[in-house]
Amino acid sequence: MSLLINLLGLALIAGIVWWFWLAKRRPSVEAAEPAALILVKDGVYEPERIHIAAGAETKLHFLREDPSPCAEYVVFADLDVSAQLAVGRETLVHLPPLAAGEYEFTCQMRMYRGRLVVE
Ligand SMILES: [Cu+2]
Repeated sequence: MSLLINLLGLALIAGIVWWFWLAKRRPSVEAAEPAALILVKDGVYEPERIHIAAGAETKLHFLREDPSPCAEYVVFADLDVSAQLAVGRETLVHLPPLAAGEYEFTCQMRMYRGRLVVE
């Protein structure tokens, strides 16, 4: 009987070691979440609506395929953030932590239009 209890105790310890040390080495779900990629072409941002989490810094990847000057800048007017987009390669745009709500982003002429949905 005491042997059985010892074995149960060992199993419990092994379980605790696994749970607190070994299991934590796996990346969390949040870290594995891919960053948004927004295509800029044919007069639209694709996707047009970007969902992001409130209260956390966000990185958006813009890939500008439209070489026309119209698509050169992306402007988040409400956030005082803008970026010049290179043609044919990804441009990273950093956003500060935001309160929940919807924020428009556009090209500098407001012809391209997209919406950031923070929730
Ligand atoms: Cu434009």
